Amino acid sequence: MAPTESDCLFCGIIAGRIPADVVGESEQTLAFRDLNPQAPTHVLIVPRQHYATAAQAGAADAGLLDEIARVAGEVATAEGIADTGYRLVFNTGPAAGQTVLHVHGHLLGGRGLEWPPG
Ligand code: D5M
Repeated sequence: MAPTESDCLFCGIIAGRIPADVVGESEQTLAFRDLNPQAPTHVLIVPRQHYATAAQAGAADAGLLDEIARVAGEVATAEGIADTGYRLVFNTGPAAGQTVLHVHGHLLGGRGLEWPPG
């Protein structure tokens, strides 16, 4: 198991040191609203265990990414966007826009979403 990182923003939220608007959780994950929402629903789903990227999390514990997708589905249902559609995105690496090095799935919905993304 990778250690919790004391200087990691999302580890701070998971530990309760940093406030967040929590909208869902499971034994392995926490879901909270993004501070800078890009859609009417914009929720981050993060593992409680610290991994920097989706690739690292998947290599260490493949079931963890399944769990993030499952919790995203639960939050989408609670937000009323499960039927209209939503996007679950893992920005991976700085060139793809990852700014917080604790893996997080962005759940985006509540508006039309274009493809390809920018
Ligand atoms: O996404 C990182 C996301 O994290 C970005 O959309 C802003 C969000 N963010 C940053 N600080 C906070 C806090 N304190 N609460 C909630 N959301 C936050 P990335 O894919 O790494 O660019």
